[in-house]
Amino acid sequence: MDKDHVAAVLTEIGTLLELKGENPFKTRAYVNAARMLEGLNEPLEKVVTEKRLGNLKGVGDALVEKITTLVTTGRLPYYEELKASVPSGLLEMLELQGLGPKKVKRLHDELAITGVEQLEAAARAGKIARLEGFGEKTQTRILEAIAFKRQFASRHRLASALTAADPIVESLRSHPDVLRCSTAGSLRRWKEVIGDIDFVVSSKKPLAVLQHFVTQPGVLQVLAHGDTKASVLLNGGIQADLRVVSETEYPFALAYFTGSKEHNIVMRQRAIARGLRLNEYGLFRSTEETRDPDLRISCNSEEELYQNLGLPFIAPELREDHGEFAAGESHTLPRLMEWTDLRGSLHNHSNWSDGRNTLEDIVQHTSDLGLEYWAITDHSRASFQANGLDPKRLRQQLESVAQINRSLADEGTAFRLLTGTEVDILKDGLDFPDDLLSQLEVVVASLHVPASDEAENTRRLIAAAENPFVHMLGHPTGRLLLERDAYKVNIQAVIDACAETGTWIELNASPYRLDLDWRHWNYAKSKGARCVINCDAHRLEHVQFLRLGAAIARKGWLEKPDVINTLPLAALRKALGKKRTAAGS
Ligand code: DGT
Ligand code: CA
Ligand code: CA
Ligand code: ZN
Repeated sequence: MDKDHVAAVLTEIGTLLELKGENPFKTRAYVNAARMLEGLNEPLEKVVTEKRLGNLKGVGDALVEKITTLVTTGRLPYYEELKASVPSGLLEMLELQGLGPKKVKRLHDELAITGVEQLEAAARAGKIARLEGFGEKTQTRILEAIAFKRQFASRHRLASALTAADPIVESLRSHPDVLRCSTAGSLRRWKEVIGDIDFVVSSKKPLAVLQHFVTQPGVLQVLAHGDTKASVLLNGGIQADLRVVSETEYPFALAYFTGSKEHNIVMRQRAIARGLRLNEYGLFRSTEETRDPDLRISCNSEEELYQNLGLPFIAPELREDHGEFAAGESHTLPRLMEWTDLRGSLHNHSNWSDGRNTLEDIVQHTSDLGLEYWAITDHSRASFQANGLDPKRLRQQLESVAQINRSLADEGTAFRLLTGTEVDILKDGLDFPDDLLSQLEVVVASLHVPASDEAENTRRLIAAAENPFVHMLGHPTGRLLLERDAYKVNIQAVIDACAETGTWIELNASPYRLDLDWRHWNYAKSKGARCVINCDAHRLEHVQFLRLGAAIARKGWLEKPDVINTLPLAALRKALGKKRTAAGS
């Protein structure tokens, strides 16, 4: 590890200690040592091996030890533990203009704020102005800083990137000079978080297309405008790049700019192994870098490009160098599920807890969309902030659902609401007793208030999976993309327990969650654990999340039979009964 990296870690330790309210001398020692390292004019490694660290100004024994560990092992357990002990949301708050560690610590201590979202809520509720030493002005400045950061954040959730990109693709497609057009980059690969949006277009008139692009209604600012490419900043602060190429180059450019870098590297190696050269302009019969059109092997589509490299077509969402090449070689690439395979969602809320809509409105909306079922799994009583239901209200809700289902049957409608709960996983078990759970058609168990300890969270989740009445674990890691990290958990152990007990694992399709992450599904599948793609809908529009969830499932290599809610209602009911029957309950 080089000195700049070490200096950055020391500075962060200083900040973390300040957030924890450590004594200022200690805090400053780290910051001073970082400064000193930055100014060092010989290699830090040399100083470490020659054991001269202690001679440097302001570096005491404790720092000598820590710096040595960092330089020699590349890690520092002290730092990792310290970092884990401070909510990551506090560090994010520090990125807001005008908020230093002292203020952040007071907001945390006095208002129990642990992240930007809570900070915003507190400011809107006027709570920050009332804190001594803060006042109206600071409160307003905090809100402005949050808005500013949102607008120019450098990473964006998939759903916001899609919202920004969709109208532009439409508009490009309808332009008379555009021949072919696609998104590329991480967006085309359905990554859950996007840096910038990439478009590739083929055209005979690049200038006209680029002009059309930079004058799109969503464009806030033109960052670059050349003959073949342009970059713009879109509303919401997301950047977008467009490259315009010829028809001949299009498949190559599309593949190149779709990436990922890791996938591209293997593609290039495969070309070289065949005596060919692959780049963004083509696949060439050459052993050297070239863009000579006479040497280009013509490919009309990405399919043909893959074929020339001895592979079947690899879907963009699989292009992460996560095994797609080996699977392609052995013709075992998955037949990815489609979002239209989904027939309903098994984790959703209504206005009985923290959802917006009535049961009647939900039925109307979801059945109109052609879905077959929709489970109502409102929160249990421990989630009082979400207006969780106690057993009495839950029983009342069961009656309402039964009544609605009776009238659906009378009308001859096949659609059904399913009864259920999202039961809280508490320290010592579930928030509802088994006899109540046994009366519900769908039981989602979720950990909303995790412990700080990995083993403890893992234990709680496994215990929930072992309950015969629990059908699935909801949002298994609790992450909120770009807002809150996953809680500490041994996710493999949880997956193993789900596989063993026949408990399904949720792929929560909310754009903030997309949890369980796509990277774990191949493992889950190999263990025989099955997936449920749920909207966790709190309002009608959230039905759209099914599409997002299916995209992430595809990225996780899932096929239709891996996903429970592709089953029609009758088969689903059977599947819901399986674990309970097996347990003899
Ligand atoms: P992002 O924007 O950070 O979410 O991720 P990407 O994958 O969209 O990355 P981006 O926009 O920088 O570039 C789009 C694709 O272009 C990327 O996936 C692969 C390709 N690409 C860009 N720069 C390089 C490079 O230096 N080497 C290689 N092999 N490929 C590159
Ligand atoms: Ca990109
Ligand atoms: Ca880009
Ligand atoms: Zn939940």
